[in-house]
Amino acid sequence: MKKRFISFMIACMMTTLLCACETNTREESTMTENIATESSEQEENVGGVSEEDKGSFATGIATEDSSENSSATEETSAEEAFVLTDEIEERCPIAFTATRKDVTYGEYTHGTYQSTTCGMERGYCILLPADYSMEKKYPVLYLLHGIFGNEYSFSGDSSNKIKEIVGNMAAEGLIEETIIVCPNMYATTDPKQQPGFDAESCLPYDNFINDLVTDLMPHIEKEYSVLTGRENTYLGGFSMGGRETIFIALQKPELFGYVCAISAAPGIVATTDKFMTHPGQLAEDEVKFAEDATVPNVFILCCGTRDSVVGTYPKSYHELLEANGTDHIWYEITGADHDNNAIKSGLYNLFKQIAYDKATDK
Ligand code: FER
Repeated sequence: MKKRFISFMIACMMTTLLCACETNTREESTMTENIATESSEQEENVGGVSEEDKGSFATGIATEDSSENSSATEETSAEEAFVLTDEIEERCPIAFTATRKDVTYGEYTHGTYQSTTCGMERGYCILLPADYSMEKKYPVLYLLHGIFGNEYSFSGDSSNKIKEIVGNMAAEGLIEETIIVCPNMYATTDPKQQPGFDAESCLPYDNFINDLVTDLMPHIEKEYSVLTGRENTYLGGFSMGGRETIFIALQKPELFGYVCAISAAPGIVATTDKFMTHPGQLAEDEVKFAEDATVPNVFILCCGTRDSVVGTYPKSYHELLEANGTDHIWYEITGADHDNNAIKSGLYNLFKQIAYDKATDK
């Protein structure tokens, strides 16, 4: 165990937290039926995904997770101190997913921008800190949804606890108050085009890199009071959003200081899975940062050990990056499916690494 430097005593708040956190599991159980957890059911859906399933692809299905609650009880004993280290924790501690009475959380609003990449006006949701003020400047996380999703995928699912995790970590002084931008990642030029499990229908996702860099980031930097530069610009995504997160980070490593790809979908390199044949965005030996590139300070890949949608593809990306000599953090979330347990874990660890990196840098 590498316990270093900074330690934060948060014992007092823990008792408050335990009272406020009962919403956690209740909300998590609402979406369990949305997606097949048995692979046989998944296979029946090849080429024909139901409307119901599409919703849960995009957001991360919530699963009951009794282990989280029992371990949280131990973690939140009144005398426990939170020690900021660079260690990965598989589960986001309940202290950070809880709704605290003494913390005011940010709210999502919706905005639009003119996309020159897509030739149309496009939408995004943005989570501004509760006391957002033009007098301050905030770092920004761009957070990318899964397949069949849109800008509402994260804001519409309260069981992902995004507001709570970022709000609680900022309230504890671990991270700066942070803006989270949730784009619509389907960067098509044809308003009639729809996502699907075929190569052509997936191309707009791969085009999002252009929309993000050329149109959305400049819009956000103009319209909101944000800190710019890689140290203050973070990128994360789930599943299809995880795949594009890896792709964008590899193509534009100088733009993002902190990156996390959660349960990344196949297709960065050529492969055939149970849904479709992927032509591949890159050759295997291109899955790396360019030599002498300025690279992210933190590049995390993670996935649940029971992911019924992307299986071991995230691990295969880890293995490719490793074989190609690209530094990153890889970890698995024991027992998590393609779900919000993975999302909460990834986001928590991204912010924890940001906190540690920034605390030890100064
Ligand atoms: C695939 C498997 C999974 C794929 C996409 C996904 C485009 C995405 C899943 C998600 O976003 O939840 O083969 O191909």
